Amino acid sequence: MSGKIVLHYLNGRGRMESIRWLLAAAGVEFEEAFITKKEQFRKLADDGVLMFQQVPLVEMDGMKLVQTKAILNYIAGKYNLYGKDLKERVLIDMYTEGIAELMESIVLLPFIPPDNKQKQLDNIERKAKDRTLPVFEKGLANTQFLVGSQLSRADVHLLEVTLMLQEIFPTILSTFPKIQAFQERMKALPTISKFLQPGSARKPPPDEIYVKTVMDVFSHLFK
Ligand SMILES: N[C@@H](CCC(=O)N[C@@H](CS)C(=O)NCC(=O)O)C(=O)O
Repeated sequence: MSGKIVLHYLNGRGRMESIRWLLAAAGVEFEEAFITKKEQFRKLADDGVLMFQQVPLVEMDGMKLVQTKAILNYIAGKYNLYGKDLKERVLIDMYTEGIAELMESIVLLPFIPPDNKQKQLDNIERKAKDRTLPVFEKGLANTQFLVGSQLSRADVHLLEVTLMLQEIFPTILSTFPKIQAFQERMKALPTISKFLQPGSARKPPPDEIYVKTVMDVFSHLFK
């Protein structure tokens, strides 16, 4: 059996981007098979490869993994990004879920009708500033990493979401100095520095082409 890891998703961020980030932070190589047409998605579903007829799909260790959270949990466990004991793990999970909530609202933004968009942007900014970011500013008050003494998935997810926030609200971190310092430390880690270089598997913010491809591949959801 080949030890190759293959990610099946569209050529954009969506639900796969955190998986790309986590593998990259762990220093693990992977390949990508991009779904560009509805027929490709239908074929995967019809072949019975997708347990719930949904992607992300990750081929890894002889398994066909689906469900984003399950995939992230597996990668974090396998590559030692999930704390040293159950107490660290539950704290990592709490941070991760808080980040995931914010991330989900950002990922859905391109699909919000234009007349609702500004309201949604305001909601995201307010929630990030008042609720989510203060948690991490406090969590990083005296420590290098969010949980324990080593890198965990919570750190990787926090870097990803704060970079996403800055793409939309460039000055959002101005009142969060600990998070800014954290970002710089994280960006200096060799695996992450490599992922941030042009030409890596990191995907750009969604553009019109990506949105159109999503609407086409998953047209059954937009009826
Ligand atoms: N709970 C699933 C949701 C996956 C999901 O909704 N995937 C979308 C693409 S991002 C999909 O494949 N939708 C097709 C469908 O539901 O028919 C996960 O987190 O992986």
